[in-house]
Amino acid sequence: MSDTQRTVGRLVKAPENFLAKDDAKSPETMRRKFLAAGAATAGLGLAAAAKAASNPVSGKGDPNILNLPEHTTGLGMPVAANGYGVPSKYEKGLQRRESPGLTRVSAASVAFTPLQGTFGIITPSGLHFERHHQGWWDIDPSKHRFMINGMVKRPKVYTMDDLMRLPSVSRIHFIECGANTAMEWGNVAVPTVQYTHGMVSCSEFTGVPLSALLEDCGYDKKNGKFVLAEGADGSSMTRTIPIEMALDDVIVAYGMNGEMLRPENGYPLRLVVPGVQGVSWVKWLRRIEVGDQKWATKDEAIHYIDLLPNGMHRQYSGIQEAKSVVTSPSGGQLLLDKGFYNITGLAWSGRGKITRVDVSADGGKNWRTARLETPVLTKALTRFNIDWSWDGKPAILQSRAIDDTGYVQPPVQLLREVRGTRSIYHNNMIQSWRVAESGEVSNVQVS
Ligand SMILES: Nc1nc2c(c(=O)[nH]1)N[C@H]1C(S)=C(S)[C@@H](COP(=O)(O)O)O[C@H]1N2
Ligand SMILES: [Mo]
Repeated sequence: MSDTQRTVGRLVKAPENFLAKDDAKSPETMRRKFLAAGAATAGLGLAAAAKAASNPVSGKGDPNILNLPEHTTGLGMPVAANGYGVPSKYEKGLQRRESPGLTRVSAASVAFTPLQGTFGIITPSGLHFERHHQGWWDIDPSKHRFMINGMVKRPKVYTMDDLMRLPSVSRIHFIECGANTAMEWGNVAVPTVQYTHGMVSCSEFTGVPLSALLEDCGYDKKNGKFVLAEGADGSSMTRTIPIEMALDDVIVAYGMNGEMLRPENGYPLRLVVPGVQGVSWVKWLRRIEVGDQKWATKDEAIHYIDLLPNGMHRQYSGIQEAKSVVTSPSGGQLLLDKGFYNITGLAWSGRGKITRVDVSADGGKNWRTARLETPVLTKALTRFNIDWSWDGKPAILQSRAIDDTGYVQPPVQLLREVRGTRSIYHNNMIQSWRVAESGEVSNVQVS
């Protein structure tokens, strides 16, 4: 979990350079320091903290009163000190993290997005979750090739240059691993929203619509019913996609958030399959084959299937149903005091747009409708916010998403009735966070 995001309401620390070095130990300074820290933790921010330091209650005649911080008096850093900008050193705690013990090797693992510390709907590229079955590669784009073959009149091999000459589109979409929230099927398993829901991210992707490339190759419009997508890594990642979907909004993408894809996310080429679980978003994409039936590859016949209570397996359940989660306050955070809080979170649906998000602070007895922040886009994360005044008593925070098909995100018991408890994938249950009297927030399941 991010250390800088442990408390709700961002703590402003009184900067050390507020105080002249030579009077750092005087009782007066200690008092000012105390006042400054007090003002900051009370949420009054830097302006009030500065006032406290320059106008201490009994600070008459203090020669250091006009000691201004160096950042006000000195010369700052030059431009391009970082040729590629990086976050502030004070934000180091915000990291994507591997869940300890989840997998045996880190090359076949997940690093989760710290949802508790991101704002709006776009996930910063450096915090986008990563999931690899056999490690990631930084592939030389000049050597990378992308082939379309199978039931096409003109099989073709494209270079990156070929692809980047073609008309492009840019679309904002979420990607969610089918295994997001997988650990919570039977009982509460992980402490923070980073680990319960951090296998979802949202970016603007740029590339060529797959439909245009299929046309370019003259795909068989009569018999071509499915396409197979294949990656260039050692995981033999191959997934069947129905042709209607391939022709609809699927993108052969090279761009993410205004620049080339990051290597972890499939540089130089990946498939974007809006609304569908992450595994179909094949990274390091090297081939699309057109065929007339499903391929039943290992990643769709024996993996990424849902074990139902009657012992049957559900296959090809790729679309991510409506889901939401309160990202703050959330598990592992600490409410500093009773009073006002902004409850914020994310909602998404693989079927279209989010139309409503309800929020409960009493474990689902009463619901209020949250504000959806614009833009509300199809198959993209949607940010919601709602005011909340905490009375200092135990509370249970929940959110419930509704999409434009009318689908309502289910409570955990309802989902278990239909799906049992032995599934791995597609857990879109309503998440509950318990706020204790101490202000500590933890992951719970309520019935
Ligand atoms: N070639 C290849 N593509 C892949 C994978 C992989 O291991 N190899 N993992 C898949 C899975 S399971 C997911 S959830 C997404 C994760 O994408 P991300 O790492 O960009 O978040 O990529 C998918 N595409
Ligand atoms: Mo995944």
